[in-house]
Amino acid sequence: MTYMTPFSRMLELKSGTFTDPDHIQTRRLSDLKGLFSDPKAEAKLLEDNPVLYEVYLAFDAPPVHGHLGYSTTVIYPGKVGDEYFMTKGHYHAKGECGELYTCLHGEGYLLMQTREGEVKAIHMTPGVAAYVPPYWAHRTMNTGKDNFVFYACYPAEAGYDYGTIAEKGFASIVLEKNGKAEVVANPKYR
Ligand code: M6P
Ligand code: ZN
Repeated sequence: MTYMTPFSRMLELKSGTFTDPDHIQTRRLSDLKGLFSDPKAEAKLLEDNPVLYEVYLAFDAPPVHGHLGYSTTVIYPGKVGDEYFMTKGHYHAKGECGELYTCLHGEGYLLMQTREGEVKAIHMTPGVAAYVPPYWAHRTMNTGKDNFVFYACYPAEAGYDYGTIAEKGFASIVLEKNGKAEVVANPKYR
């Protein structure tokens, strides 16, 4: 038996980011084209194409049974029209894999849904440790004025199904209404 050598990474607790990640994934608005509910606001903001969020992948885990992936995600503050900056959102390709999300900084929402359209929203503030059960899609949005940062841990074999969300959208969206975040039904959900 050949053992893998244990290791650690450094998490900068103030910002929530890893100082020495294996990988940083940068997502701009163009990477989420068509996912926001207001196409006019999206087209306008695409001229600047801002960075919406970055994923600091602590470890490039082999995508096989037994290994764990871990990362922090930093979603920057901002909106496309009235809709807050958010992640693409995904089901796991291996639907039976769950995930843990712990908020480190700022505030936002963790939206989850089943393929039948049941939705659950969890308000994330520092210390909230949320459980994403198997088979629930998950997407996060920054509803605050500062960066929203959370730590995630998931089976490395989970994989990503982005296609279903790109095609059908999420059943709920989070909009700013009268200066407050509101979780509302998505009129474009199919
Ligand atoms: C978390 C984890 C990652 C995911 C990232 C961004 O860090 O769930 O696996 O990649 O959030 O979410 P998405 O892939 O949906 O853009
Ligand atoms: Zn996931």
